[in-house]
Amino acid sequence: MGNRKLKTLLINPPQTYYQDSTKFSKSFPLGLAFVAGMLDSKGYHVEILDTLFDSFEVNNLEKDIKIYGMSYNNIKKEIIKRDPDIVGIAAPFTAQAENALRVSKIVKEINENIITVIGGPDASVRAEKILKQSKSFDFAVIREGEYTMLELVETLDSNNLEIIEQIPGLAYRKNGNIHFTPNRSFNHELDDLPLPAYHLFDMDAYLNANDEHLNA
Ligand code: B12
Repeated sequence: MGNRKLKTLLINPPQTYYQDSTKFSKSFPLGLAFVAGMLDSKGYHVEILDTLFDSFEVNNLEKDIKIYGMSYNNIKKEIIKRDPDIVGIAAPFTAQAENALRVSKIVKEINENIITVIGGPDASVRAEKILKQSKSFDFAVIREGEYTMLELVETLDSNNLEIIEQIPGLAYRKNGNIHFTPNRSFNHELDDLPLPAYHLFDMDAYLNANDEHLNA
């Protein structure tokens, strides 16, 4: 068991849209909130950077291409300010993989010793490709992330890195190959999960956000 000193920052990356902007909706990053809830409940310091909500901007990349969320410059500043040991990056949609990749590269530019973890549906189905594509990701968490992320953080915290391969639900680089640990079974006792870390979010702001999907 670690001494709970590692600090984790969970990031929801920006999103790119190739057509009409009206499809974008600001929604609550529930997956990150569950992962944060688990780390928080075990005494770990965890922070959230929801780039789709905090200091939200819309930037035109070129005609008909918009990027939604905090600018990459400001994301870099935020990461430096928060000074994390571990950065978890959400990958809910394969179509947004480029943005998750860009965030991971920024993290490694700041300090290559910061551990980067990608999780979410895209990471769950494309872990091997993602880890092969760029060394800016150290770990992929496959499927439900609460216990896998907790066990990874505990293991990194304890510095007992040999036991990483005993954590189910992970993929990582090992001797130049992508190594998968055994699958983690689904959480069947949902009541045992800590609540999402709502206290780390400005919930009033989320609940009052104009959701285009609701207005569609
Ligand atoms: C609600 C929902 C939406 C909502 C809100 C999305 C949002 N902001 O989260 C809306 C309606 C906006 C939406 C839209 C779309 N969606 Co949708 N959506 C879902 C749905 C039904 C639930 C997501 C959710 O909240 N799950 C509950 C949370 C708790 O689970 P989770 O996010 O997966 O997180 C867990 C793990 O993944 C992991 N995890 C997640 N993040 C991280 C981060 C780290 C660091 C770690 C360690 C772990 C981790 O741990 C979490 C806890 O166990 C899923 C299907 C599903 N059943 O999950 C599809 C799903 C995410 N959507 C999908 C798709 C394709 C889309 C659209 C592209 C559809 C379209 N053609 O328009 C759009 C894209 C919108 C966009 N902005 O780009 C796909 C994504 C597949 C993929 N590989 O891309 C999914 C998986 C459905 C499917 N099976 O096809 N969607």
